[in-house]
Amino acid sequence: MKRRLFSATLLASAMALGTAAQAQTKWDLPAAYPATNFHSQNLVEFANDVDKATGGKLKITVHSNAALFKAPEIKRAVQGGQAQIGEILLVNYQNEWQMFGADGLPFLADSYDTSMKLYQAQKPLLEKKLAEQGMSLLYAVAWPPQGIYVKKPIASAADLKGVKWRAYSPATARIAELVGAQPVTVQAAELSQAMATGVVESYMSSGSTGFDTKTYEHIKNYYDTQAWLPKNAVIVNKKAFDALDKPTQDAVLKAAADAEVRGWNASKKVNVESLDKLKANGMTIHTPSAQLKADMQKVGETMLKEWLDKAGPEGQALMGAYRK
Ligand code: PCA
Repeated sequence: MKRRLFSATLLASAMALGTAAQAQTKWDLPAAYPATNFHSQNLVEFANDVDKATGGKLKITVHSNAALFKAPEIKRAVQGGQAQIGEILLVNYQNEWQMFGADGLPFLADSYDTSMKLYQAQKPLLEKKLAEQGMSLLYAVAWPPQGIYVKKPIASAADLKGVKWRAYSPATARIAELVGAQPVTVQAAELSQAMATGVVESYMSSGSTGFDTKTYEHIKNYYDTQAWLPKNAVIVNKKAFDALDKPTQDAVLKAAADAEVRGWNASKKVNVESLDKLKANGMTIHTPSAQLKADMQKVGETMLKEWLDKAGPEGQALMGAYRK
């Protein structure tokens, strides 16, 4: 009797210990964009949802604005387990694997509908690649469509010759080369300073990042080319995920699915709102001229050809799935 009581007590304390250990599961989530950005706000909501659904068992701390790792370092940090989870800009990793850059090709998918379609075509490939690297894809959300910020008004791509151009990815650097601009790679966290010091006179991005970085203080023209919608993806280290108990894993997956839906809706809303805010802050939002449109389309065609050459059979498969 005594003995049974003893083992029951042991069991109870072991369970309590187990719960205590679980309660201490803490994850760091490095992210590259400011806390006020819709992606970052969505990450915080995701973390809160996980916290609530697990009764505080899994605490995820979002470190926005590249405070923990710089944008291009986040993927490796998650792969190596320095961070259990993180948000990456997929197109940043195009040189590693061309599929990561599919959503950075100008005019391949240039609306929310086609971007979602491209995402669905990319998804099985992304999942496979990340699994090979010891990670999983939790969700992905598109940035608003990309347009051209430039100091002096432009009528065609020729007007971009020699202009100092900020790139955030291999593809945005390639665009600069194709139009004869001077590319310099600067991530969003350093963009305001690069504009203030005159290192950057133009760049392509969303109204969202234009507003986040107070671009209107330095650049007055935005050409609404709606050229592509790059995606942020939230990825998790597989060992860290596997170490969670089943209910906690389910809570993470459910919160991720909700965050994906919420994120795409937020992106659409921010797309409209941020262009209004840029205008309110003195920026002119231009519809690109027919010539500029045609020039950029040509850049897109060249880049798609180059991409297909490098991407091989996987690229063909992705395009097949996308165009189905
Ligand atoms: N903002 C990010 C990536 C795409 C976007 O809209 C940036 O400019 O760095």
